[in-house]
Amino acid sequence: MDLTLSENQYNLVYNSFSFVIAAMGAALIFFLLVRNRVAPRHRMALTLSTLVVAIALYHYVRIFNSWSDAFSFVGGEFVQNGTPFNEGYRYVDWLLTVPLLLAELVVVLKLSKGKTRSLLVRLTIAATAMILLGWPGEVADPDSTARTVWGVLSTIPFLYILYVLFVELGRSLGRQSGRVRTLVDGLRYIILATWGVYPLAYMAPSLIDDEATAEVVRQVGYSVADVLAKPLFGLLVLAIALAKSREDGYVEAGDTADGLEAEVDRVPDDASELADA
Ligand code: RET
Repeated sequence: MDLTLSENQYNLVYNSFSFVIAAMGAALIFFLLVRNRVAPRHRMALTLSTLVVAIALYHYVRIFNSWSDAFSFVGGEFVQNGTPFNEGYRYVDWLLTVPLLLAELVVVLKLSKGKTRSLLVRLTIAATAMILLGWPGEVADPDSTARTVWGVLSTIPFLYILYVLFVELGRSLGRQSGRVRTLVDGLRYIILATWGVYPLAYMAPSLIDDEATAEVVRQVGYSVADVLAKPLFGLLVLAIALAKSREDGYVEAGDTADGLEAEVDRVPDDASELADA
């Protein structure tokens, strides 16, 4: 299929990929810089966020280059030149990052060892199945039955993941503080809202008749969803890790401003204790 895109359509996708590269790169630096603000026992979640955006940064550089290589500017339009655009980078990226994102959420909650392991194993298997089952449909013809069938099969593990996050994880949240529970709730709705964009983008070629428009919607849809699901999700996980660090009484070493504040807060208590005595 030889796709022809207008200059604006081509550039919209090109600039979306460029935007994602900038967002992933900035998130990578940010997560590394704030690492010490989080107590050591909550740093694993931050390590996972850092890996996710690093993996995505690499893949988006490859996706961006593959997009540039696949089209030639001819007669005022961008025409596919025979070099295939490699959709595979996206699926390989998800294969690595989706289990890591789910692990971020599980790890930051610090549930019991048994519960953590059971959640990690089941969520990783479901995430892997969801992506592997989606792939044959993604590369199938837009109007083929194969695209629908693989899409439906991939939706089964997707729904299972949502069930685990909303029903099962909900039961484990009782032991968390009010602030952490609010943040985790927010995180679950972010997952619902952003992960829901992926199947919609997948359906674009079946729903939109104009091939060029469908391709632009699919690529921009996946790109926007990736920024929300990776850096934004990472920021929320960071907020949970910070809230839990604060609850644990963690003060960053060498952070004189915060350290001093914590010391000053302690003085009146000590003084009244002295007075009581
Ligand atoms: C596919 C195929 C069609 C059916 C469904 C899909 C779901 C994909 C999802 C992907 C999430 C990716 C994330 C990446 C971030 O790093 C495979 C498009 C349900 C939910 C979160």
